[in-house]
Amino acid sequence: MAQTPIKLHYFPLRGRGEVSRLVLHYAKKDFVDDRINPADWATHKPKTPFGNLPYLEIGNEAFGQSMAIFSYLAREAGLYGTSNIEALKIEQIAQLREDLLTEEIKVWKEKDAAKNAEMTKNMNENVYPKVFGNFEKLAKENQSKAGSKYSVGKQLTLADIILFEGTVTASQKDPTVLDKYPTVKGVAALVADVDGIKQYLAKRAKTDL
Ligand SMILES: N[C@@H](CCC(=O)N[C@@H](CS)C(=O)NCC(=O)O)C(=O)O
Repeated sequence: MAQTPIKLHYFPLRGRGEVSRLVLHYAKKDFVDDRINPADWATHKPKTPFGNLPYLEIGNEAFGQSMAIFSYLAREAGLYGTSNIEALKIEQIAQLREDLLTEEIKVWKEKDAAKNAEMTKNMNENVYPKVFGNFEKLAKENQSKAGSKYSVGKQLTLADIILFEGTVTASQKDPTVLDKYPTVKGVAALVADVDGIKQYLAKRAKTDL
């Protein structure tokens, strides 16, 4: 990864910042992990490229949009596969997970207990089975085609890191949630044990999202 100083700005959550953090830790890149206190957000907001988080500073340039940011970092870290088709497969998984995260954020934001319970039920009965079922299908197909233990191609990619991070919120609520998706569970366990990521996870503060 390039030697230019990097600062990643996000809230003290995993949310839309965590995949980038995981990629940076995998790459063992020395970076500023700026976690903006929500109380300071109103003053910080006008400094961001698009009025939201995350954003990434590379030297004296700033860039927004979480998926663009983690894709750039993953390409720099050699985590973007070995062909254009593999890149497409990685992006497919990234987009599936973004759809899931959008739903998880809605539940996390809902403070009305009855509405929250209804939304949580929908997550457990419909959203998670659909998304994790798709992750399972894609990873299983790849493993049998490529003869590998990864979700895209024959080596670790951004897709594996996304599969891992995409299951953390659900697994924290129900540690058995991945039992029905053994391939995804295997990929998640593998990512959690990768050098750089493993050490970061050991000291990471637990957050609901
Ligand atoms: N499409 C954008 C969405 C960014 C976004 O909605 N960020 C939220 C946090 S996850 C935010 O900054 N919310 C505070 C605000 O918009 O004032 C991305 O993926 O980066």
